[in-house]
Amino acid sequence: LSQDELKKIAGFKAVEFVESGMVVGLGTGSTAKHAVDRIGELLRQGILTGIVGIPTSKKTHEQALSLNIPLSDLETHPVIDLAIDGADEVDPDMNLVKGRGGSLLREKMIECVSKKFVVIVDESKLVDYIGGSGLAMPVEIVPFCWKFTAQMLQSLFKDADCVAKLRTLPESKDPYVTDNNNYIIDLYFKKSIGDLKAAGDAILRIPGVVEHGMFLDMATTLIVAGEHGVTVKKN
Ligand code: DER
Repeated sequence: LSQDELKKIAGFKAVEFVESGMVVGLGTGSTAKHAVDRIGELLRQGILTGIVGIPTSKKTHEQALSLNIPLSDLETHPVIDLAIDGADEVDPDMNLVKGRGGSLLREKMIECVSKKFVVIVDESKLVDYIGGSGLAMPVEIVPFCWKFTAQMLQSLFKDADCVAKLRTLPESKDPYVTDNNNYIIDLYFKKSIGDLKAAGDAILRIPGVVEHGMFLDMATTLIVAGEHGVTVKKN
């Protein structure tokens, strides 16, 4: 099975948790895309009714519109029944890294107020510890004096041999700009950053930081699709 086929299996499995009448947080990324497609299809078939979607990015908003999924926002629905979203890393305690798709702020705002947060991944996302993939742990920051903020972040994690890089667009090398008109600093760790909660709180105390991509103690259900089938784990 290809990675995208595994993502589709995980995405479709998560939609089994969606009941008619629910307010559903719609995630962002290539795995969540399958879940949103599935919700649209079940609404079209009349199997699901009365769903209100809360999109976690402009990209998901566009996808949901194209599927005629009724949409609303956090101000109208400050409590969400169920959110479905992907992740970049999942550790054994269901702590997540998210944001490599650039949507971490809106995702965290929505997934924080969701009664259930179903995370959907293919098995390649499983890590022994956060940062263990050697890939980015994103931090959304304000553009003002971004180099200063990047330097503050890098020195915060010097013991983990951290490197902080501004996320840029592939062609132009201009800074990547989020849906919220902010920048993203990608943090790369060579070692574990230890106490994740303390690390997350320290990141948030840096004034130029808006939010970080560690989603700690938030996931209620983890769906993993792998070569040997799909597993569902409750937190
Ligand atoms: O940017 C994000 O937070 C996405 O949800 C990301 O974490 C997962 O994206 P993928 O499903 O395309 O791997």
